Amino acid sequence: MDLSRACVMGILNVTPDSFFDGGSFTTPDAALAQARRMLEQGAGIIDVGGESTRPGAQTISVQQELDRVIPVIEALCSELDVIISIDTQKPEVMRAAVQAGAGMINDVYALRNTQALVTAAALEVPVCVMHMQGEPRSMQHQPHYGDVLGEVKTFLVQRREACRTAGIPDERIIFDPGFGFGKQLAHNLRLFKHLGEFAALGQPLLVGVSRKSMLGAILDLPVQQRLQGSTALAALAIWLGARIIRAHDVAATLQAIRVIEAVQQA
Ligand code: 7PJ
Repeated sequence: MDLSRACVMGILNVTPDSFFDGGSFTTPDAALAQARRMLEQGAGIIDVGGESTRPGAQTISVQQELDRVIPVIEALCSELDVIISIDTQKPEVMRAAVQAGAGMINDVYALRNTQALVTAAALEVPVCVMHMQGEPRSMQHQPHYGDVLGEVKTFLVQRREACRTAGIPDERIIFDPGFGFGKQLAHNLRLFKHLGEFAALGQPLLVGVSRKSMLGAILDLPVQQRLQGSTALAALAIWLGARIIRAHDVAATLQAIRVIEAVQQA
């Protein structure tokens, strides 16, 4: 994966219940059309997810998740030249997705399931390890930290150690502080302000804030009206060292990245 230039990871939720695009791309045809649009707009990676991780979301079975994502990944890989990331915590889904052509694993549980860790190592693809306090069903009930920066950093460094031990080399590890995953607004803002410290840990940094509730809380706007806030944070994330921005709105996000990179290169 070439991260010498920052890139956009376009979000493709093949779920009925995701908070922004849930239900929009549940057939392979609709998903393929959306993926084509995101590629035309310059996405470097497409993140395919079959299970919503929004706060309070219900879990689904392995078979349900396979049925949602595998036909879509097969269709995307047969037609498009792009890196597909599989957004899953389940080792069975990781394996089938990579067999179908996915080239990256995005696990919001950071491979804490031993089978997921072993599977990801065997599949030899890059992995994104993300911090989350608690689990989606309950993570926004009273998230609490003594020192949010220290705790999230320590978690990521410990996950890197676990990855190394399992045989995943550093070149294949991407870090993500996990905005909105078991965090109150103040936690999210403090993590964002200090993103540079995460970049300094040595792994490429992925940031996902697109249309999230932290923007709603700051701006008092519904999810449909959070694009400008999302691109502002994308720009700031790049300035602070992020390499991958996970976003619903690829064209706008890429413009923000390009202008910030121009300033960085001055
Ligand atoms: C993230 C994610 C994120 C990574 C979601 C949403 C919620 N994966 N999956 N990072 N968020 N790596 O899109 O708002 O921030 S689902």
